[in-house]
Amino acid sequence: MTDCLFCKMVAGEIKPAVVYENDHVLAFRDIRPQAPVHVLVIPKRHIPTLDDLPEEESALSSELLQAVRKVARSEGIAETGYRTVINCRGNSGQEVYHLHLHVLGGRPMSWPPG
Ligand code: DGP
Repeated sequence: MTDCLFCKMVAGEIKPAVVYENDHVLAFRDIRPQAPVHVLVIPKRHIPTLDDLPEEESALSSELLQAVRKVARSEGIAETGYRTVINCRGNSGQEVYHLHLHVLGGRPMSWPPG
């Protein structure tokens, strides 16, 4: 996807602050952090939303979740606790249509989210 911001990061055309990477997943710092730690975990493949993740892609789903755990550990928020958010389409406020998991931590959080 040539016009996708996160695909440009995967391609190296835009260079985010990468905190973790493997063959299928990239994790980098959010440009508008909502907590002391705010990292986005994305699949390297272009998948617009969670709803577009094919059911047979259980290996990729698992890799994304394992990457969240690795980031939480490496960022030092695994012990104190953290929140993972996936916004999906309109009402959620999804802004970038390339699947991403927010990893937020480093401060207490309230519920429900706004
Ligand atoms: P969402 O609302 O779930 O689609 O969140 C998109 C996030 O992407 C939002 O928290 C801000 C972040 N973001 C937008 N543009 C950039 C960028 O150019 N670089 C980085 N690192 N993050 C971005």
